[in-house]
Amino acid sequence: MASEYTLMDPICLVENQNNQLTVNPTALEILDKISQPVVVVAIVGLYRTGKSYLMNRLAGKNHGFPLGSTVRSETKGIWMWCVPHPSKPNHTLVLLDTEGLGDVEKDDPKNDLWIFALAVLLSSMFVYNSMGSINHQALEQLHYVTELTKLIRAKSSPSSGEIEDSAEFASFFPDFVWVVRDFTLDLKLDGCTVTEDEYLEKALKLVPGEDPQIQKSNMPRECIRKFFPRRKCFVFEHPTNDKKVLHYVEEMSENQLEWNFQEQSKNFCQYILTHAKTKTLREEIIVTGIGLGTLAKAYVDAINSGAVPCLENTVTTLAQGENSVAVQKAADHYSEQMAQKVSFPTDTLQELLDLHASCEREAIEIFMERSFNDDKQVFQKKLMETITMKKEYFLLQNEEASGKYCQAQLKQLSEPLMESISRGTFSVPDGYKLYLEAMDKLEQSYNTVPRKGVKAHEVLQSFVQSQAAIKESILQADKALTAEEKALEAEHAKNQEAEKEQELLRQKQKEQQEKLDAQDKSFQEHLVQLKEKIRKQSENRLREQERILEHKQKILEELLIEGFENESEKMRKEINQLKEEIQETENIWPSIFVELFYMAASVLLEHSLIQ
Ligand SMILES: Nc1nc2c(ncn2[C@@H]2O[C@H](COP(=O)(O)OP(=O)(O)OP(=O)(O)O)[C@@H](O)[C@H]2O)c(=O)[nH]1
Ligand SMILES: [Mg+2]
Repeated sequence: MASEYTLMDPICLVENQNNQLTVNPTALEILDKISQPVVVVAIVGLYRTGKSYLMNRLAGKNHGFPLGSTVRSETKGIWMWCVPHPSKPNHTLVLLDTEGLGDVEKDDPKNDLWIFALAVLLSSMFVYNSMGSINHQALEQLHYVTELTKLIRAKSSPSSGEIEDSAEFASFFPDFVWVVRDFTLDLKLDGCTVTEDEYLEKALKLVPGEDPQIQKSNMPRECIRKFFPRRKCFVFEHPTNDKKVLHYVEEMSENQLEWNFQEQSKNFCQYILTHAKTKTLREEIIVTGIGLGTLAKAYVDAINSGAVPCLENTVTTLAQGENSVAVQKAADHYSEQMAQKVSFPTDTLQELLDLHASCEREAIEIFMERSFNDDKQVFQKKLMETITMKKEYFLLQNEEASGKYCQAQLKQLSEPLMESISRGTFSVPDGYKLYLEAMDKLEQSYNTVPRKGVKAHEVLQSFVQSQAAIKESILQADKALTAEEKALEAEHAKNQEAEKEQELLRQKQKEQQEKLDAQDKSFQEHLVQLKEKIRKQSENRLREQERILEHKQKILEELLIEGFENESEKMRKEINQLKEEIQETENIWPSIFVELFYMAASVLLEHSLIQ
């Protein structure tokens, strides 16, 4: 819902205070209010290269992130700007502007590295901004990317160290866009015009040779290709030839800038706004604003504690918060739907239980859609408990409504009878017979009243009981009957009452059975949907591994074409290892599935039996 938050100004998300990174609590509060999925675009690059300007363009504004007009770096830490996504309904666009890299005046050398890593980890589209052209120097400046393997771990217990880890990165990492500003060259290779993307891919080809300088620039090439399977390049020419104008570029209307620059920035913005994806982890876990705040805090906490942020653990941390939200949303949906659809009192208990079952099914669907890593079904159990409590409350409300309605109806219908009693209508010979006929008529009229609900019998029964003394006195006063007949009548009345009580008991037992059946149905529904979720999860895992395999095979092909024997050999080994893992996943999943299924069943059953 776009109304969840108002359009706000950019705010600092992460800052560096005395060489310690901190997450701004006010920024977290803002994110906490955004339960929509987020599309996160981060820009990173050397200081004073027009990053903030470009981010403002993405927000469709001239002003926003402050631009610097001196040679000193302007942006500090990571700044955030949340705006409703202009073309993706119900999504929030989060722009992350970062502190320029490489400013020699900085006193914390590690700072740049962490800014770079955080921008990669938090975004779904990572824009690397550089000046001039993609040459050796530009690639060397991108050495931060090679350090990522030292800074981040994919799994909490990697089975084969860095190699496997770096491949896993790809499913956590954003898409990569290289933006070249003030580009003055022609987009030509060997005399042929090339696209910007071809220009980037050419620049990322490994350069042969033992020269340490070459090797140094080959490292980021290799890492970019490995970590970021989806890449794109945009070149921008000078915004203006007038240097003075550059200082006031914020104040300029777009058409005062060079035509090429206008077109290039338009293309760039259009591409980002249509292609930047919703932020996900492992391509299946959707990150909301709330989740993004959790991620930022978890990464910064890990960095500050000196630990290596681990992507797998982050999924667990994220799951805690998101699964609570999932329970809440599902339970709210249940309450809303029930309240909307029920009209108290329902005709029968079963009618209410059927409505409950259909609302619960929808609620479980919402929970399954949103929750993840709920390995021990902790949150699913919580949902079950919450819905059961809510159901009990609806049952109670239904009983109360039925009770009230029946009493009101009975009061109205019995008024003539009550008047007759007061008037002494039955204090005559054969009065008892008359009274019985009047009562019979009353019961018949009561029975024709529609939708009296679950308390219909009970209310009538207690009315009849409340009349017992009157009935007895009318009987005793009836002069048309002998003592023997009176005794027989009294016996008959007693039997009738006992029969009605039995009938009521049978009805209560039937309702009890219906409630038990409903509970069993609810448990089955939970299980069926859990089974489906586990199946989907296993499929996703396989798909993810296959995607990584495909990516690696592409890299291998490129290395072979480029003639890099050693690297190819290394990649081949990685591919074989991954193939083994895929085999393992394929073989192991059916058994894990069965195990998980029984574990989940026992947890849920235990809960359902307690009820
Ligand atoms: N040469 C050139 N200057 C630009 C371009 N875009 C913006 N500028 C100007 O460059 C100066 C710095 O712009 P910013 O957007 O603050 O640059 P930044 O990269 O965010 O700077 P830091 O936050 O300090 O790292 C401003 O005067 C801008 O007007 C561009 O494409 N080329
Ligand atoms: Mg800036």
